[in-house]
Amino acid sequence: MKIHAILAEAAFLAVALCLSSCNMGKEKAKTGTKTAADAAIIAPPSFNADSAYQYVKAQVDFGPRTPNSKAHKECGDYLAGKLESFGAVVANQYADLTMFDGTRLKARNIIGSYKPESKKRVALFAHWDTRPWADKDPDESKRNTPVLGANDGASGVGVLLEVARLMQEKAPFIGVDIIFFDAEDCGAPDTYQGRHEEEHWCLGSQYWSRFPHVQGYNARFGILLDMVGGRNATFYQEAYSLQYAGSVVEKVWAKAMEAGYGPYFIPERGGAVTDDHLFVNRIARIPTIDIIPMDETYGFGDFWHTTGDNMDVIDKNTLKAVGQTVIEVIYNEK
Ligand code: AHN
Ligand code: ZN
Repeated sequence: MKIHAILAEAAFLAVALCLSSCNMGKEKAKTGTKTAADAAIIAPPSFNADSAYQYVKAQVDFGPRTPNSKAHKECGDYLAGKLESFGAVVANQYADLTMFDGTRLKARNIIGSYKPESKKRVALFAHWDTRPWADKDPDESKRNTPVLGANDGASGVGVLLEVARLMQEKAPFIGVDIIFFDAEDCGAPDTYQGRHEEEHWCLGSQYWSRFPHVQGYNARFGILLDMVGGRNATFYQEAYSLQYAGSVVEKVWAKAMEAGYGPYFIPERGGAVTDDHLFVNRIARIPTIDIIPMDETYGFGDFWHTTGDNMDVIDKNTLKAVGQTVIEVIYNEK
């Protein structure tokens, strides 16, 4: 009898204590800087730029990844293998796509999915092919030479491979799809006499946007990385990104600022770029932004679409700024 009473009292006290402390927690949550919701997110891991750099170099070491070439096939296998080794569910999307001049391209979009069962998803994009001609090379005799694409191609993919490696170590709350588009950079060269059309570019992303790897695929938003490894690169808010996904631009630039990458992510409107995100926005209707350098003076970098787009132009600090920002964004989604 006595023991029962004590036990009952203890139980009452425990419940009362729990209630009061839980309430206190809620009160603190409202007034403190860290809310209970913030505490529930998974701490963003540290993006390793040395690791990302190695993934950029590994791609460049295959040589130019021009569609229909041996290096393209080998690099595609390398990328799918890497995603698989990092625990992603990998899908290869093969397609015969037609270039501006009628050439058939054996294209391959490569998709690595994390938590594929989750309805809460974010998509991360980069193109993995490289331009078949260095049509902007200052040396006229080199304008038919394929570009190595250390920055234009390999940088975005290298950053996303590092994101994949980190997600295997500790998964973010949401599901993530890493999507490597093919045949982005096969748009007509400057010398082409016919009509220049934006649909000549981004063939892989146009295909995926019409025929996603999963029927009815959707994501909260998408982030495209293009040329994200250049020395002295800065990232203005690209105009199509603002038009189609303004709130995503705000979110990403705010996270970059918070993480200390304000000098890279300039919160001002930039130009409009015909890039993979345009077709993802228009066709797949997933609000998607493009992180791409296009300063008035920098342009896409003076090595863009030249034979000079090699490992010498890659700066680990730029890879870190972009990679860490992407990490902060995806680990803060609930
Ligand atoms: C155009 O030059 C039309 N678009 C730039 C997209 C691009 C090319 N990204 C990498 N290479
Ligand atoms: Zn290009």
